[in-house]
Amino acid sequence: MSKFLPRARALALRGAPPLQRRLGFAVLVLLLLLARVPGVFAHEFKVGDLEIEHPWSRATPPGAKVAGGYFTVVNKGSAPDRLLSISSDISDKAELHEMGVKDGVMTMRPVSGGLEIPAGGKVALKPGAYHLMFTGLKRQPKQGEKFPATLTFEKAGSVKVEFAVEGMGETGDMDMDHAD
Ligand SMILES: [Cu+2]
Repeated sequence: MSKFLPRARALALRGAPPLQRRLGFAVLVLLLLLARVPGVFAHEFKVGDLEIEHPWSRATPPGAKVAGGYFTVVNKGSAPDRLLSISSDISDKAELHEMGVKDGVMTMRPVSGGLEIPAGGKVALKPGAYHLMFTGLKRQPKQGEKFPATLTFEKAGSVKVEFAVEGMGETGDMDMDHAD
């Protein structure tokens, strides 16, 4: 069924009146232009062979001590790299965590030795999987703001990124006990 969809769409386009088609083209050009302006559309950062896509965090309730950090790293190079450390003014520390199930209970623990980004591959940090944890928050991240952080990779080096803060309920927050 999905096979027929692109065809149906192509037919619909071909049948569109010229003005509408021209408008469609203008919108496309505008979108492409916007995509080139950092922070407007494409929220991504580059360092060496790596692309860091859409770093985001979540607003936290008053008094919260930790906040998550998520993004996808794409490695366009032919050698693996490794995410070694993260720092930000928003918290005392930032750790790389992984999730696991221990005795039937979801737990998270710090990743030691960094996180490998395979050559030509990508790694997604997301809720319920690998993620960053900003620990010892100095203030609460607020929905709609962006806060800067620095990611350091073994080969590509350091890159400054901005975490876009999304709503508190964003994608399956799990109440997790942090040992620290
Ligand atoms: Cu964590």
